[in-house]
Amino acid sequence: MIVLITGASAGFGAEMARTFVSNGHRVILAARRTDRIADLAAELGDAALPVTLDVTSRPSIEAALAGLPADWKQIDVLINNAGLALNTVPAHEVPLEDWETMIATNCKGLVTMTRLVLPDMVARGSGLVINIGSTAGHYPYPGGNVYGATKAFVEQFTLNLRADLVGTGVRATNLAPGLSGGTEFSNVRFKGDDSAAAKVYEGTTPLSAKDIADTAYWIATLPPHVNVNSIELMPTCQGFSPFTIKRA
Ligand code: NDP
Ligand code: 8X3
Repeated sequence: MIVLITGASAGFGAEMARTFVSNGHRVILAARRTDRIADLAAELGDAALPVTLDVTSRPSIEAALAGLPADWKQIDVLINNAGLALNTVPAHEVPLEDWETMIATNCKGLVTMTRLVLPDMVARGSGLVINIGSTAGHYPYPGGNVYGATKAFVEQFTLNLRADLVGTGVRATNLAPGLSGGTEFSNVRFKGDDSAAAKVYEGTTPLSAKDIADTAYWIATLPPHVNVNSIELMPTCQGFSPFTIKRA
């Protein structure tokens, strides 16, 4: 299989690349940080192709796809993993730019990648799109405002993709993890405040990038007649909160 992974320069994406390559597949490593994906490609050898792109820019994606060598053009699996959360402050305080960046990346970037890769899959009658959602798209929490909304979008877009793709042989999955450590997610969210980022995982055994990579690999290697529509994972230490009630 040829697997195109967005956000392959760190976290889940880099680990998914390692997992697919170690199982004999080829990966296209897509991200903005050229040095990072070049280093990972050097680690993975001929089975990896680094491709610099910014998912928020349609011309950047189009140029990257057009520039793929002929023997890398048939993408069997697209993993829309690039994404981010910015900030945990309430809706009435958060910089509007943070919301714009999350929507541009998590929603617009993901649909643009999908729209540009999908026609070839449909023409071939096979393919798989794995979209990385989140528990934040299923359950609200304070400060989750637009991040959670973007991941709810990912869930519904994936289900609507399924509705359109029935009968084409192309599959689509929303993979929604909960608390996951060992990635740059919280460092990005807290804008480089690494001690605030580390506190998120204190005293927990969160999901790891390997847990997510193994799940993506399992989804991608199921028989072609099996479609996982949506799958949610949490670490065992994570649970649910009661409703907040503000009493006078
Ligand atoms: P990381 O911050 O470690 O990785 C995010 C990746 O996204 C990086 O490789 C980054 O690459 C890439 N990226 C960000 N913006 C763009 C862009 N505009 N164009 C291309 N690539 C981009 O985070 P995780 O690995 O933890 O997160 C991966 C996905 O999983 C995200 O969608 C996140 O929302 C989701 N998720 C994470 C959870 C967690 O707790 N960690 C839980 C549930 C879901 P670069 O900067 O080089 O472009
Ligand atoms: C990441 C999980 O709970 O930090 O999507 O939003 S959470």
